[in-house]
Amino acid sequence: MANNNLLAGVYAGLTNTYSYLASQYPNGLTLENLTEARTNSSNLGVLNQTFASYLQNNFSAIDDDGDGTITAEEMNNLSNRISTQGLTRAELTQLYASGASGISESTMSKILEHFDEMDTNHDGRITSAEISAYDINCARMEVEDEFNNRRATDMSVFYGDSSSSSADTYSLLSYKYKSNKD
Ligand SMILES: [Ca+2]
Ligand SMILES: [Ca+2]
Repeated sequence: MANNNLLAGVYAGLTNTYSYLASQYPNGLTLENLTEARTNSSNLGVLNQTFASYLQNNFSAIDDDGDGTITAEEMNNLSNRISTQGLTRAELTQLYASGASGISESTMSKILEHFDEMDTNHDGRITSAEISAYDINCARMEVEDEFNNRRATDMSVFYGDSSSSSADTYSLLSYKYKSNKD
């Protein structure tokens, strides 16, 4: 999860879907156009239904000036909003289920599992910045865990039965510790 802009795949998907639709409806993309495009069999396998459905369900929110069409500029505003405000758990789940998120399975399941912990401003939305901050925090805790584990191992050795085979005990513990980590 080194990528600082994990939701980039989402903006790209939405923008590409919009561009595809906009090319079919050069007079401006309306809600009716979206509904029609989603059921048009010629778009089958070409139009990403997840992103199209996102545009459909959030139409009035995306149509900033309320004129009934979504312009390229309004799509750009949407990308900026997603970037600064993030996505809800429901939106992420929907994108993940459709395979349209551009985010790997392991990363997405981690995000969904730790959504509430990652959502540090508790607005019900998660941003790339919140995901990155969580990762940095986890990396720090892993280092602390490792330190504590190592201390525990040292203690076992210290209080272990030194009369028999302290060297064997030590190497066994070290081995165990290593295999647990891997
Ligand atoms: Ca508009
Ligand atoms: Ca948040």
